[in-house]
Amino acid sequence: TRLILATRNTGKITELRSILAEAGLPHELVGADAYPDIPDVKETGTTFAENALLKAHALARATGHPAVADDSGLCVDVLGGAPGIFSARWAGRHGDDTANLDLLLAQLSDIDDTHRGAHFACAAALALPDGTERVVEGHLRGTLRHTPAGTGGFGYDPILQPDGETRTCAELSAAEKNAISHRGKAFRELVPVVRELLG
Ligand code: ITT
Repeated sequence: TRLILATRNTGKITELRSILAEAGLPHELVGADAYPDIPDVKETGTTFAENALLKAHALARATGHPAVADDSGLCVDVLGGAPGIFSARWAGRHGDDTANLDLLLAQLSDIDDTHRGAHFACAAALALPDGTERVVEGHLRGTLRHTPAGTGGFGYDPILQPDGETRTCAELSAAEKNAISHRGKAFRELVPVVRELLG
């Protein structure tokens, strides 16, 4: 069976392909970029889970295939959980990772090391064309550096140092990041659900 990865974020697609392949999912994984005529989904939800479900349902309905979606972001303690669901467009332009990261560092410039706690969150949703849905969430807790380090991953990876690590997420190998990440945890939990519902 074909399983649609309902995202146009290339960083996510790379990670999802390896997380799902490593978990032994036998389905043909097809990115949303294979369906350029399907319009972008408006993320009108107020939570990661709501937005992940919106994206999964839209692609499942439009393609007639089951779809999984990821809604994720960085939640900063001293900002009351912001950027949160607005992480991809924190500095205004959607998907401008460098601008988003620079703005966040500027907003935290006065915050000392003991108050720089944060976590990545990922909601992983599955939707079937008949409307069946499931959603699970994963988190990765850490602290925010004052300056970026590393070139791996995407988004805010160069500034989040996971608890128990001396490196940022962008300094981990792809396999090391997937083993501990919010996305890895959420999608590894979703895999048995996919198996159960799709066979
Ligand atoms: P799709 O909606 O097409 O999936 P998107 O980039 O718009 O792509 P989101 O609305 O879920 O997706 O925004 C996720 C943002 O959160 C992403 O652009 C990064 O800025 C940040 N983010 C999520 N996961 C991350 C990770 O593993 N490492 C670093 N930053 C991450």
